[in-house]
Amino acid sequence: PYSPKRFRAGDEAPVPRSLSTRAQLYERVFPEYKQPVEIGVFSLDSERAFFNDSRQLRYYVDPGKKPNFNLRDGYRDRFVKRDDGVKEKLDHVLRWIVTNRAKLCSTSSSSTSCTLGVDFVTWRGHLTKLLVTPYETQEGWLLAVSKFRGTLYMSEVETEAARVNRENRTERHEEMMYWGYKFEQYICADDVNGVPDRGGVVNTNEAFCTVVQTRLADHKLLFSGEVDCREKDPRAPPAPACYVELKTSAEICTPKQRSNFHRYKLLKWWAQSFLPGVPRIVAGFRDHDGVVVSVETIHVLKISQLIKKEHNCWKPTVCMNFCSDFLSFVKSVVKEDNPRLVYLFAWEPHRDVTYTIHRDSQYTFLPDWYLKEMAS
Ligand code: 0WD
Ligand code: CA
Repeated sequence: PYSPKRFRAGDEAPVPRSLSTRAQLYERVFPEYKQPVEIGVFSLDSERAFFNDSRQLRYYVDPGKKPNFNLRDGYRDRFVKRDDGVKEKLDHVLRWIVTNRAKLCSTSSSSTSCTLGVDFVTWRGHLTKLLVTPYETQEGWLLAVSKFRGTLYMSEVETEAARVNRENRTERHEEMMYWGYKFEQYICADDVNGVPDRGGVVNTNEAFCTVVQTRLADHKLLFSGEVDCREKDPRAPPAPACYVELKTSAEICTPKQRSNFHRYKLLKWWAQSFLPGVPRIVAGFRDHDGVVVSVETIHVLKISQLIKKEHNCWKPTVCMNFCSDFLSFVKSVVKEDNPRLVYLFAWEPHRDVTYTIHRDSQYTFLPDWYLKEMAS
């Protein structure tokens, strides 16, 4: 059947309109993924202020296998919650880039302006969403992309459905979101020789983020991700290999629950930690009342072995190939270098990825301070 193709003036390359997310299409050899290298860190304090250092980095303290942590403790009286209605977009990553521009940028002899030498700048969390897309059946996504000085910046836009969910969370759900942060407090110490302060305030404004550089196939990536803690042993390998990701999950009592854990939760956990090269996840399994009944270490590189026993399970190669093809799709679509233009890539489960183009709209996300700093 005849399918019309669009051509741009003076350019014979057809611009694809959509990208399929069907998993089978991406079952081929694992694409090249370079060992991620940490090129910097930053911290966000209890008021969400940016610091170009590791002041919020915490240290892992082994809780033992059966710790009996009560994750509900402090929810009412020792909890400061970040305002998740405030959309920070890429701002903290951009702040890190301008702060470190001298060592990051190549400047041409004719000007002092700055080119980064990477194809994509984004949050790790956005890439995680891309990795799991071929297997996601519940939640779609929107990714805004602008090209500026040869680099593609990619920033998530909250979908209508996600906003409705966020604004209508049940009290039970609100409390359960706290449990993950409380688990972090039981396990992490502020100082290398310290112990966790289980009586302290949980403040979700605080964050320590790593900035890594890597390459997926022919896509050079620079992204940042929040890190929960690091091993305290000074002989531990350098970052990101010394980092530990902390998770909580409902305890597993039946074969059905085990299967669901492998099929859905381990997919997201694997994608999130594999991307920045975090080797170890420490999982707390909790009961219905928020009591941690067991703690287990999961080695990220062993997850693909773990899940192979599961019938019709997800495959890491599908995730990585889809991500690589999506980034190629973005490169073929986003041709105009103009931070006032936003290409909005949209996906809903059981659909293809499509895009729309927006000029000087609500979607514009590269702030003037960033454009100025990088141009001067
Ligand atoms: O603007 C946005 N739409 C987003 C901004 C979406 C996701 C993250 N962020 C920003 C925030 O500034 C945050 O500090 O990203 C930072 C974390 O980035 P990430 O590492 O790329 O995000 P992700 O991998 O999704 O989450 C890592 C951790 C989470 O831990 P668990 O174990 O639950 O995955 O970061 C926290 C959470 O503790 N987190 C967030 N913190 C602030 N804002 C957010 C968020 N929107 N989402 C997750
Ligand atoms: Ca975590």
